[in-house]
Amino acid sequence: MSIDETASKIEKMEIRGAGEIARSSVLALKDYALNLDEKDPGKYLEALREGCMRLKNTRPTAVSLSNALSFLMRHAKGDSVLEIRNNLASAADEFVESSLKAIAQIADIGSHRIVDGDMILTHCNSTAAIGAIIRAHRDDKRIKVYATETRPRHQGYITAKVLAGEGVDVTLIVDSAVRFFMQEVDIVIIGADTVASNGFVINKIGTSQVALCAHEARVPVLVCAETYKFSRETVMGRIVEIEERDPLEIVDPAVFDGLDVRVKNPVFDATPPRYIDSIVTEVGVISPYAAFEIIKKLEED
Ligand code: RUB
Repeated sequence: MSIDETASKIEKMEIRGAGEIARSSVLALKDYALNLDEKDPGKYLEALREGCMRLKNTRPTAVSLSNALSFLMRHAKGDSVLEIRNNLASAADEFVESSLKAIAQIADIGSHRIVDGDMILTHCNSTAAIGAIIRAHRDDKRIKVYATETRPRHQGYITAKVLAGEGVDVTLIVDSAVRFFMQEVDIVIIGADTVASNGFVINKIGTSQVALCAHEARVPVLVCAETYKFSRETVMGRIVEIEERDPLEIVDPAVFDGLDVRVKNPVFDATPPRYIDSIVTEVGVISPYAAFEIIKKLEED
């Protein structure tokens, strides 16, 4: 797929989820690099940077996207176009491979936190979080899952379909029923778009309400997140931008019949570390307060 095709699918959320947008962007940039007809290494690199910008600007909240593209550009080195192209292509393959491996490792580690008989609640649709749930199910743990609908885009339908397809006992609930059901829940398992250096987890809108309800009911909240979702920028004091999407995703203005009603559609929110029990990464389970250490370690590698 071309950069423009991929970018437009990400904008329209035909490609979605922090991990998937990172992997598909990396593959789109690789494809572009392989087919770009340019002999001058400087101009070639400039064109790659422009391609990166087009992809990065699609969705501002998930740091996985910019971390993945920065990884590629750090490897796009060489004296000739051929050398730069080959280095970028192998970095792209390395990123995709290690990202899929990370999801499998998180599934493995995260499943150890799920015990036989657990009632799990999950919000939105996270490949990393669902991976841990499926692994526990495949390990013959008798689990049940509440999947939130996730207004306005209903990513909970995907979660419910995937889990039911695996034979997991899953019940779809509306987002506003989370507190009603929380008393039955043993563990909340969710994903992340970005983990900030102060341990805040940025994920689908409503996550912080889910975590607050869990905190009130003394239910642990487990976040499943690959380390490329940890944000270096936040160490430098940058605030994670929360994407606002078209209000039309929520309601048709005709409903208000010409009346002046504003509609807001922020699609992510930030959950404070005090409401999070642990973050499961491919390098192990950490406290959200250890996010800075993970980012520092990534800098050294
Ligand atoms: C998806 C979402 C997911 C994270 C993690 O939001 O909030 O929980 O991206 O997903 P959207 P994953 O549907 O708006 O992209 O674990 O698959 O990376």
